[in-house]
Amino acid sequence: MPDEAQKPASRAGTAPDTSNVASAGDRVPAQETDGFQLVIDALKLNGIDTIFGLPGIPITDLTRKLQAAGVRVISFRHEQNAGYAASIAGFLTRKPGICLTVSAPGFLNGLTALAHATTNCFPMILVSGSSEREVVDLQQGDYEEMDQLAIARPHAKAAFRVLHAEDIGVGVARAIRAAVSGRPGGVYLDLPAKLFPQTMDAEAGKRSLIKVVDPAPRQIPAPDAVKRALDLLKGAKRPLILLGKGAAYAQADADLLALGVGTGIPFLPMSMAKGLLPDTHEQCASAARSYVLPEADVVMLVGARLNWLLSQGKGKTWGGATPKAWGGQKFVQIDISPQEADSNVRIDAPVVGDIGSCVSAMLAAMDANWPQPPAEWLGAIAERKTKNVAKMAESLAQNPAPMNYHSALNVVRDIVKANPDAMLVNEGANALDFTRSIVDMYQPRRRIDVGTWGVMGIGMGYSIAAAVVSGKQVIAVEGDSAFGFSGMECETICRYGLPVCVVILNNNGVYRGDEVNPTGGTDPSPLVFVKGARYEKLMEAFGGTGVLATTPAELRNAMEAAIRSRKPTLINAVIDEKAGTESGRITSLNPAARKKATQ
Ligand code: ADP
Ligand code: TZD
Repeated sequence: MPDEAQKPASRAGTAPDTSNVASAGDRVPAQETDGFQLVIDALKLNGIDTIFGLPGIPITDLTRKLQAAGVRVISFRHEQNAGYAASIAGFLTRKPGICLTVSAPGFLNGLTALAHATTNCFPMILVSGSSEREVVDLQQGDYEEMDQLAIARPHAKAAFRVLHAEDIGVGVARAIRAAVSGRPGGVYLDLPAKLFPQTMDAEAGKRSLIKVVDPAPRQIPAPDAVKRALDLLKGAKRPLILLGKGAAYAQADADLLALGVGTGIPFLPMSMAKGLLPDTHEQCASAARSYVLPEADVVMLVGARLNWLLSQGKGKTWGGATPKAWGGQKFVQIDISPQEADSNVRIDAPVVGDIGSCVSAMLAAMDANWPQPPAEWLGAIAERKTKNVAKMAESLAQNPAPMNYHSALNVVRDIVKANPDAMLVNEGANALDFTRSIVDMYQPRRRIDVGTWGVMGIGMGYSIAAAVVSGKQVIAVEGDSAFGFSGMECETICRYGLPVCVVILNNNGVYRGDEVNPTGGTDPSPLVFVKGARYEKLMEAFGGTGVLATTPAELRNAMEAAIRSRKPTLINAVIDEKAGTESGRITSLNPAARKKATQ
């Protein structure tokens, strides 16, 4: 790659007006400021203290200058991982997570994460350097030429480009507001190479910056909407509260707990809402999920969409007679997006507002003698839970050789119980589904995973961001396929000395590791990897700790040592290659598997 110093000759020739442009290496006179400095000042003014990115033309100097200015710059090996890190940093902090990339390929590498942030309602800003507008628009073949703004737009909640130094303040302010206000999402901010060395009077530059006032204003629900929801809940015979990751994002933990406990209504957390109320809470209905969804008569969704993860609110899961048929339940939906209600089935009582404001309005409107749900409903749920918990305990108690998902995850379950403050990152198919159901969570926003798309590749980016923004121990439970998408970031984990303990549930392949090539040829099946792969050596290669664990005792010792030392650790937990099912629990979405199942 050429570096900036080698480039400007060709650039300068295409620039229409270079009178106020200093080359990147020039010193800016004291009374002047430049685009680099204004971008840094605008971010810092708005409380941005960490950037996730990957340097190169035209943002190399920006990464250096950000670091020199006291912003923490976490430099990755691939932009997609930096992007996922930014997206989850946004979820965890409610400030937009910033991902900084170079133009065209770097931008595209970051774009998947931007789309992921938008899909998952995480506030994130992808900031990419871009090439000369004049050359790009005439398609004259610039270095890394691409119309990035147009490409980003459909994947982002908003997309902006800044052409002039004096507009940097407005551009950054608009990006921040768009990312965090209302339903949060991904925002693209395009910064052309020519912007950075533009100079202007320092005082005027300072005046052009905006400290965003109240970037995510509270949205107070209408009192009649609150009353309608409470009336519906009050009259329910079999009420249920369904918590989604919007409820986790809202950070209204105390009020949510008060609402849950105050109403006595059983609750069911979606995967990233686990721990908002502890999974071990007596009202938690997770262990009776397949009973409560079709049986409930009123369901209150709190920051959860009725998308594929909830079977679109219809079909067998909800007691519908056919896959498209609605069940009999009525729905309350608390959501910040006024367009969310009725996406899939009728929402009888939409409550539009931010979850903090909605929940506190509900608490204020509830009278002291709120009726507890009928004992019959609570008893029926408790009965199912007891039965399912006993069944699970039996599976967890087995100790097969080689290990299976249950025996390995039984260890993780104990370790998380002993370290409830640790962050749990989770991806894979079976590795995801089993971890979600086996490992209890005790505190809000401790579990972060593949989210709305079920995307593989979030693992190391999420781990790095979680460690960086929270300072907490991170435990990443990874399928061996899932890990492969971001494995090289082990170097990043070691470089920054982060307390990340990666546990690979290694069954030699995608889903399972026992498939063979049906032709008898020498190529392996598309679903399998090198047998007996020594993933732990990857962490060792960069100075971290690597452990091969073939028994629960070895896994336990290694996890305990990792947490004691807070050293980067990768544990290659070898499990039976025949363990697991194709696609984990979403076999029904897989045409081939469904065909197989019905044959
Ligand atoms: P899950 O996958 O956990 O079911 P989803 O991502 O489908 O969760 O849904 C999250 C919902 O939460 C989105 O509809 C989003 O608009 C909503 N949401 C996000 N933040 C807030 C907030 N602060 N207040 C209210 N709703 C929110
Ligand atoms: N690519 C991307 C970006 N996301 C995806 N979800 C997939 C591919 C398809 N896919 C899944 O949905 S799960 C999975 C893939 C490739 C990997 C499953 O294997 P694993 O986990 O080793 O990670 P288990 O425990 O063996 O099932």
